[in-house]
Amino acid sequence: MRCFWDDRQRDHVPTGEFFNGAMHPPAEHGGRIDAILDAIGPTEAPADLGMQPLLRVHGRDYLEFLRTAYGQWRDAGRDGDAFPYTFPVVGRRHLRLNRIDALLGQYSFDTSSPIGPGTWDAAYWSAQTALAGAEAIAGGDRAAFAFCRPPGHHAGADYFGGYSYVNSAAVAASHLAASGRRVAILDVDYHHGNGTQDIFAARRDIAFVSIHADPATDYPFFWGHADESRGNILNLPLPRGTDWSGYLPALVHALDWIERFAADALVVSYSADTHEADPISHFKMKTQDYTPMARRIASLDLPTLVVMEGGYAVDALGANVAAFLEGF
Ligand code: OKP
Ligand code: ZN
Repeated sequence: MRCFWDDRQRDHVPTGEFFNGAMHPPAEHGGRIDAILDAIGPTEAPADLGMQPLLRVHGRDYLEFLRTAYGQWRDAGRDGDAFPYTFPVVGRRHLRLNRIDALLGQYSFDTSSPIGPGTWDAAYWSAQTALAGAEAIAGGDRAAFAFCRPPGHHAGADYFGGYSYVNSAAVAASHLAASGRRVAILDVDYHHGNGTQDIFAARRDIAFVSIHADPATDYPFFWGHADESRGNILNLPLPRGTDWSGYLPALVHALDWIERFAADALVVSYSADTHEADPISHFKMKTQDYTPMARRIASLDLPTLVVMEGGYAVDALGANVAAFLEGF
């Protein structure tokens, strides 16, 4: 299987994240990178398809904000990473403000996602990496792996959050759909892919199904509930403590649903944060479970792009990714 990666994805170096009333070391740190690269073997660098494929899923003003946010932050006299601290609540009137702090809040939904000097480049090349994988399966490959980092599935059309800035899986899916394919996205990250759901909520040719921790107990709380399912959206929340035996029926349900959708291509938002050792999650998957999980997915017999999202148990991360790819 061809694997794609761009070294500029190293340039996002978050210094911390804020939750539970305090700053913590970032779970999404650069140590994840070599853990995965060492386990997957040689990778190819993506071509640069430019901004147009990103503009299919993100607003122009949002991308321009992301590109310039760190510079604005520095111009305001700040050191360290840019963080939001004030947010416009849903239903608040739209205001056109220029102050960097207002913009950070306008374009985000949490305090886990700092913007540093290399964040834009890393997020841009993460999306290009996903596009290179999409091109591989569009060209006839049965499966490809895009090692995207930072993750993307929490980023919406006009917001960042959850370590996500540009939604690489969504960019790849809409790129595949632009040439007439029906595309299903299967999100198996521990956390609901709220950004992807929001981006495609009004689409008929792109379907989104997610298996994740119940948002009644877990981040991102405000999305991912079962009753958001409709038409092209299916949410399958599971309780904390779920292991492979509890996960499999939800996966079978998700795959049946994708078959009924009659997709031409599949994008998998893959994460290893469902693993029992993950420091921020509460499922109980074991390394050896990821191979049968992937085999089930591969049995759909669709051209499949695997996009890397989360996974923070660094010691197990390489083995988990390799076990998953092994199933293809
Ligand atoms: C990103 B992805 C820790 C708070 C964590 C952010 C989680 C982002 C997950 N207790 N907040 O879906 O893996
Ligand atoms: Zn996650």
